[in-house]
This record gives sequence, C-alpha cells and structure tokens, in this order.
Amino acid sequence: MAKKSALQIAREAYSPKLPLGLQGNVSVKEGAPTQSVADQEEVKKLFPNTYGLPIVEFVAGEEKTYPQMNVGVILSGGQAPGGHNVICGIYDGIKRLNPDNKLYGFLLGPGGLVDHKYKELTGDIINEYRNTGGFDMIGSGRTKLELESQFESGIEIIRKLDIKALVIIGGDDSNTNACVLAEYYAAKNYGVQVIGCPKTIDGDLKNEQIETSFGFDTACKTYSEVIGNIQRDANSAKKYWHFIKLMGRSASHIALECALEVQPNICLISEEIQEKGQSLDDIVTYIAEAVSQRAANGDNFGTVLIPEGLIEFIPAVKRLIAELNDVLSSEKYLAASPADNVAWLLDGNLSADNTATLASLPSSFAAQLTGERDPHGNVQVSLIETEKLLSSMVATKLEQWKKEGKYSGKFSALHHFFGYEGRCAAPSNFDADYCYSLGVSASQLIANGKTGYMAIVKNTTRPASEWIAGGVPITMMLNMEKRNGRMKPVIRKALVDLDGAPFKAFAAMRETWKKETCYVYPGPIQYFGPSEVCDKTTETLRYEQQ
Ligand code: FBP
Repeated sequence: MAKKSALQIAREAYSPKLPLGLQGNVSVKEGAPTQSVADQEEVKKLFPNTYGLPIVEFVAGEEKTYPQMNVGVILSGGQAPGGHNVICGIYDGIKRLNPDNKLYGFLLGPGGLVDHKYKELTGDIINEYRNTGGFDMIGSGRTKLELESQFESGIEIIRKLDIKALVIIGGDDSNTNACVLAEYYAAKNYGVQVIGCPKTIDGDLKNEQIETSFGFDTACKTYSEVIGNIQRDANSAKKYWHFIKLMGRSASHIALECALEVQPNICLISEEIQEKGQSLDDIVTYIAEAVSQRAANGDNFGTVLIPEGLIEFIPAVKRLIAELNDVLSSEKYLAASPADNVAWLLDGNLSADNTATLASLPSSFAAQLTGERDPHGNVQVSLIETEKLLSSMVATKLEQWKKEGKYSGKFSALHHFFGYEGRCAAPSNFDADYCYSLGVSASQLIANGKTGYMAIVKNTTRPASEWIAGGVPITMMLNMEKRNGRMKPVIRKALVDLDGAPFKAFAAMRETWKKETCYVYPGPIQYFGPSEVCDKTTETLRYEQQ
C-alpha cells in the first residue's frame, strides 16, 4: 500500500459539510420553465427534449424508497482539486438511496466510455480518495464526446452495465457535450440520464446559476501562498523583480483572484488589455514605468502577475497569430520550406502591420511564435514564455531610458510559472465541501429522473449548512457561437467582467500597490483551526456575492 502523509491520514477522517437540504431525506422544489440565455429559437430547435426544463432545488423531505440503479461517472479535461470528492458524494448519495446501487468510473476521461474502459468504484476505493486532490482514482482525458458514433459506442457499455445515468464532471465544453448527449439519448428513448458538474481551476464556467467552478478556490489559494512567499523574499532581499505567469488558458480570473489575495505591484488582466486595444509596447512601458518609479524610491524589486492567456488578448499579436496560422500552412510557405521562418516571413510574406509586430519582438520569441504548431496547424501560444518575453522587453526599455538619463535603478528579473502545482492540491475545506455537495446533488438529480441538468450549489459565501443545492437545465446556459467556422450551441465562457466587483476592487487599489509595498502573505491552506481561516472562500466570490 502506498505510504500516506500525516495530513492525508488526518484528512481521510474529514466529513465534508453539506447544505441542510441534502442532510436528510430530500424532496425536490421545481421552479418555472426556463429559457436559454440567448438564441432561444435556435437552441430550442436543437434540444426539443431537454429545453425549457425548470430549475430544481433540494429541500428537506419525507423518507422514500428508491429502486436499485447503477451510475457511471467520467472526469473530463484538466485536473481540479475536489474531483474525488464529487465522486465520493455521488457514491455516498446513491448508496443512501439504496445500498444495492453501484457506481462505475470510466477510465481516463470520456474516451473510457467510448472504448469501454471502466472499473466499479467500491467502498474501499472510494475511502482511499476522500478529501484528496488529483483525478487519479479514475484518471481524466480530453477526448471530446461529440460524435454520434461515440454516443452509440457509449450506449453499448451503458446497457451492458445496466447504467441508469452518467455524470460528466468537466468544464464548459464538456458540459455542453453532456447536454448534447442528454438530448441524443432522450431523443432516441434510450432511457439514460446525463448530468453535468462544473469543474475547472480557470474559473470561467460561471454565470447566473453557477457561482463558481470547483477547484478554483484551492488552485488560487495554492498559487497565492507561493506568490506571498516570493513577495516576502522580494521584500527581504530587495533586489529582484519576479515575473509570475499564472495558469488559466484564456480568462484572467486566476490572476485577478491571486492579485486580490496578495496585493502584488502589478497584475495584468488580459480582458482589460483587449478592451483598451493595448499593444505589447504599451504593456512593457506600463511595467517599465512602475519599475522606474519604484527604483526612484529605492525599491529595485517587485512582483508582476501575468495571466497565461495574455498574448492572445493583445490585439496586434492576435492579428499576427491569425495571419501566421494561415501563412505557415500555405502552399507558398511549404514550397519555400525556409531554414529561417522569421527572416522569410519578414521578407514581404506578411501584411505590413504584422511584419512590424513580428519585427518588434525579441528574436527568440519571434522564433517561438513562428515555430512549432499544433496538429491543427495553429501556433501553440501556451508554449510562449510570456513572463520572459515581458521581462526581456522591459529590460531593453530600461536600458534605453538609462542611456537617455531617465532611469538609474537596477533591474534583475526572475521568472515563474504556476499552474500544475495547484491543479491537484488537496482540496481546501471549501472545495472539499462544495464538491461533495455537488456529488450528492447529482445523485438526487438522477434519483428524481432529471437529464440534461448540471448539479449546482448556491449561496456559497454563507456557511455550508445555508448553501442551496439543486440542478439547472444546461440548455438554460447555452447560446450559439461560431466554432471552427460553424454556429454551435455552447455554454458561454465567462471572461473577467470589467464592470464586475472583483475587477473594480482591484482597479481601485492597484495604483497604490504599484508604488508602495502592500504585500499580503496568505500562507498555506489551513484544514484545522478557526472557521474564518479554514473555510474562507475566494475574494472573487466575496466581491461577486456582496
Ligand atoms: P480545463 O479547462 O479542462 O479545466 O483545464 C484547464 C487548464 O488547467 C488550463 O488552465 C491550462 O491552460 C490547461 O488546462 C492545460 O492543459 P493540459 O493539462 O492539457 O496541459
């Protein structure tokens, strides 16, 4: 048996807190019929069997008996702390309904359903994973469940295992696909329910109905702890500028939350940069000015938080990437097969604007941008080391200013990327409780015959006993968007709202943080101790729900 840490052993004994409505016998309170957030006619046409269903809430109810049933569960996409507790919640939830119920886990993501790879999740397995991070109980994967052939392959194993319902734990795309699958099985009368569950550390699966996606809380607390430690080091040695890139494929929620937690000198928000139409040079100048201003006060140190998706939100770079994707897959380029891509592109093979943008980039980054492409022929922006790109451009600008007599400080930069460190951390109390509640809610949605629903828990800034658990029809969150050249129904991705309270709170304080040293040191996630420390939610949620 694998050796366990003292904390792991102690956390096994933790009983996640549940909303009152899920603590005993449960009954369902149904609301009015719903509509999709936009494009109602198109969405309704595409989802005739699952459109317009009511939101449901679970409240204390009478004791009931439930027939035996089997349930399947899938983890989809990137890891997020608390995934195991969702599965534990489903397991405990269905066992409470009927001890003969069984839970099957499909292995390594949605591909496990298509390829019929699964295992029964027995009590012994479940107990090994209570309150642990990671997705290793059954593994995860990024296979997209979107083809009829996959749905049909899935139904074979579903029938073989006599599964009544499938729970798909994933992000916006996976839940969109869960909705499509629910509709398909309903239209075919296969008698199989499909339930979704909101996961992603990126925090971009949220809306009127979903207060937060699970994993965001733990991941941000993990990053904030380390950034806080770095800030204390910076403030002690007073000689380094730390450029810290933070995960979050597209939206800047993680960077914003960490900024609200640690009060860095600078935090870039991609959505704001896009809205202001800023150039790379604008961003570099902004950072260099802060470095110079702090140097004038004798502070040759600082921290800069950079969201992972930044590069794609800078309008000029976005335009450059779009043209590069076309040009680097063109026959002209393939025929030329140049030894030096950048030189070839700059030699009249790009539009004037994009030639200027490419020429302005440091050569190593121009090479990264024009080099390796993904299997679809797109530039791999995630491989671009934005933190190094920015610091080297800031260094060049400061050198220039030094020559012009405008700056006389010292600039020494260090680089960090925090992403994978936080995705499998042991869930905070919030994520442990939230995920377990989502799992129990999913079991209730199944028991009550729902399909095409996502399990939800609301009122999450209140103590867990006051949380409100239920389900929301996924069609309610859909709108039509262009994907790969075709209009498709999708759950709208939530980017940072520049009119929202979290961004406004940050914007109101950032000038002070930039000039002065206002660092906050959040320390590690706490599991034992006062509730105001151990059960604290994110600043994002606090501001949003205020
Ligand atoms: P999900 O959207 O699937 O939750 O994944 C989020 C994420 O962690 C992003 O923050 C990151 O850009 C990406 O996954 C990394 O993907 P991979 O695990 O394939 O390296």
